[in-house]
Amino acid sequence: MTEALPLTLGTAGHIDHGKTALIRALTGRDTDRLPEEKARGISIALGYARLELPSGRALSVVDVPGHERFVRTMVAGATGIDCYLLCVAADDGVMPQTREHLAVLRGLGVEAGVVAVTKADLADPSRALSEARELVGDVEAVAVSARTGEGLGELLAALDRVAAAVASRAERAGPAVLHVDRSFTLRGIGTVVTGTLWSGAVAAGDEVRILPRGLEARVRSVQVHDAPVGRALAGQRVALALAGPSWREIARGDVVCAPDAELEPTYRIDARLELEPGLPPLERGTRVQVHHGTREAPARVVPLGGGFAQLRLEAPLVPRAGDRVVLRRIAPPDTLGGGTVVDAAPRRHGPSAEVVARLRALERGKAPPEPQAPAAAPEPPRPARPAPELDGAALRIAALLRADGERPRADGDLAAAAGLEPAQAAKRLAALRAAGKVVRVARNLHYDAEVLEGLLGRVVAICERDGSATIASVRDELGTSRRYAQALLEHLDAEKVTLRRGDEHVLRRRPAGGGSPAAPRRA
Ligand SMILES: Nc1nc2c(ncn2[C@@H]2O[C@H](COP(=O)(O)OP(=O)(O)OP(=O)(O)O)[C@@H](O)[C@H]2O)c(=O)[nH]1
Ligand SMILES: [Mg+2]
Repeated sequence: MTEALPLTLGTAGHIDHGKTALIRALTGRDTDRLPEEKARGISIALGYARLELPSGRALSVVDVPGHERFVRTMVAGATGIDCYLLCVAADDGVMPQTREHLAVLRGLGVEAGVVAVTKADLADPSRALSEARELVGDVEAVAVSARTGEGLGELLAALDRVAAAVASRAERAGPAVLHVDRSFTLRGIGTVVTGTLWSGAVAAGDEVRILPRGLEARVRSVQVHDAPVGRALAGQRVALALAGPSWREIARGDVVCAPDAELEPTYRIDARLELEPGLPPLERGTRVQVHHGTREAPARVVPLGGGFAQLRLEAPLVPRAGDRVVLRRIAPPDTLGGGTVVDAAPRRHGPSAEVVARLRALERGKAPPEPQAPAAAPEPPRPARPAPELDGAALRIAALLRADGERPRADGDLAAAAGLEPAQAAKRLAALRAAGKVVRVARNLHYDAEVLEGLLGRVVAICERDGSATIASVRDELGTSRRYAQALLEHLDAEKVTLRRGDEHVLRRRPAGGGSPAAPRRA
């Protein structure tokens, strides 16, 4: 039965190395559909096709762009794949994005694949073949030409052999989780989202949640490769017609999941990191781009020891334990390696023997309880009043603020987006403040409490380093606007963490440990 289960094949390789031409020769489908792709002769967006193998087995194909500026798109396309088709042009050999795409695949833990040395009609493929073998080791490599058809049969046979050896995601149990790569609207159908189903199954009539915003929807119908199906399985490329949200409320990077999936947006991930060979270990505070599913977020790395690190995210991701992430350097952009999520919702902590022991136990499938004593940062006082009941409207507001991250919308826009009158929204915001979930930072501006905690920690760090912080220094360092920088500094003044002297804000006292004393911690 294994051979009947769905698998997704992703292309990889340097720009112009014949990925799209090869997929067209194999499937009859031109995955370069955009006018801009036609005009420039390069792939820009992800392309999709269905590839039938000689055994009768069908693979979903994701064709990725090779341009160095589109590696982020490549990562988003590669996250859902089970095996790869690496293209190396016979007349060009191994080039920078050949290597970088392979680094991404390593980071994602995608090990199975085939090398196609393309354009064999243009040059003797032997040099490119040996260069490719040196890179990938013991992987089948075939010389092909999309122009003459040379080697295509052999390539298909090699893909069949690889596919037979790869375990399908459909064999793994789990709730439905789909990482969205597109959201659009179709006349007569409404909102449609597409993506690769990472786990579980989806059928018409299913209720689903859409994270990180916490929207709810019902599945109207399911398609796999343009054909309606009763049920889609993990490993398949899926299009879902959804009743409920507008297509504008969903975007690439969102996660559609079963209501019982126990998935939540997180601003922290404890992961086991595997950096590319030859790279020095990441230092505490290094800022990196973390890619998970079709979403990405900048983060600071806090090494924990034992090969683990805490990734402190500046925008939410929606991972599960066991998921892979890819780490990229922000400037100059390059792929640093990957990691496996060990704890998708850890507390904020630094390195310690207990932390490493706990993460090791989690990796082995045991989940010891969180230590009661705080590991590093002192726990700020909890709100004195008992937490009031939070209704659906309050949770909607909380989810919106969480999704807004470091640039929350103003209270008025928040009310509108949540479908509430300003007075109703103000009541919910008061309840959320009392529960410690959000913090008012200016007259008309709230932040998610945890996001704010991270931001204020960074502002305090600027004060400690430079002796003071200004609107300009906070704006530049946090990559935010003047308005947000001013609101954060005034909040710290009001909380008596800093003191204003002209344009400068200085610390009143040095905080005892890490973290910020000014924002209440989330429960
Ligand atoms: N002669 C010859 N030309 C080829 C072959 N395969 C691709 N080409 C040409 O090489 C150019 C690039 O091919 P694409 O398939 O667009 O390359 P790509 O790897 O998809 O490029 P990006 O998606 O932009 O990274 C096109 O002009 C193709 O016609 C081949 O087997 N033989
Ligand atoms: Mg292409």
